[in-house]
Amino acid sequence: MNRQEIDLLVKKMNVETATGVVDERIQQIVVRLLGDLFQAIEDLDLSPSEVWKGLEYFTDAGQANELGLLAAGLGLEHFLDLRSDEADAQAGVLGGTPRTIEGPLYVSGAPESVGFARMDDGTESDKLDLLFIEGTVTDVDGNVIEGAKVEMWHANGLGMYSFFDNSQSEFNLRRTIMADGNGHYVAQTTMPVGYGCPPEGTTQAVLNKLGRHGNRPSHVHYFVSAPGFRKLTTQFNIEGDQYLWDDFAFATREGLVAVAADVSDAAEMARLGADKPFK
Ligand code: MBD
Ligand code: FE
Repeated sequence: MNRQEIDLLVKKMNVETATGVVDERIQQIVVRLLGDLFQAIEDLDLSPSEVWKGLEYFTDAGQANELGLLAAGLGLEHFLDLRSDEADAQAGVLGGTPRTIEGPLYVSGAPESVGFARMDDGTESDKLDLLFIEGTVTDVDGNVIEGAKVEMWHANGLGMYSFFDNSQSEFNLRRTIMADGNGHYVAQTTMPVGYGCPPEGTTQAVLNKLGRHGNRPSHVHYFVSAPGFRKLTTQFNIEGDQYLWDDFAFATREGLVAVAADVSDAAEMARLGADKPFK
């Protein structure tokens, strides 16, 4: 069938059959995606068993709760970021910290504090470097944003995230810090280790077929928000990780690479808030 015949067939089956209320946008999307799928089946001469295998794959990926991971790994989520960048450029919205993907591992409801938080529960303190994360939230002109909400989340020493890894305590390595009167925030935590896709999972299975790895560099995720401002979704990725520029999810970007500096000075440690009690 040629494309014209395909489009006629799709309409005959899924548009002309409508007897109830139509959601025009959903109809438009379904018709387009079906036409593209049928066309791909033609072009690639897919066998019926290949088509059924594809459906089975999506069933398995959904049951494994890996569709978000798949979207990251195949670059769909990064593509959406590039589109948002283009839209911003066209609208003249420029500057500030670059956005990058959220990924599939955010959980809402993390403990909140003002100015400072300790993110780790102490269980890996003897194995991992202590990490201080310090920042100031400003607008694109450099004016501080008092009380901005900084949500952060990252992996443990095994590259695993609390909630999804039920061996960790609730909200381990997840915190919400309200920037202080100077827009400043500090987090004390443990150095994250890069995430790797579950080796036996559905995402890694397709990456294997593509000859790709499923690893991310060490990184920390952010949502930054404040009344009257658009929410920023971003991360920093840590210099020195072998996957820094070889991220399976394509999240590393210029401007989002952080260099961890050694701190040994006691006064600097105290300024950062080392040894404050758990919160
Ligand atoms: C992650 O930690 C992550 O950030 C992404 C994008 C995908 C999988 C795991
Ligand atoms: Fe992550």
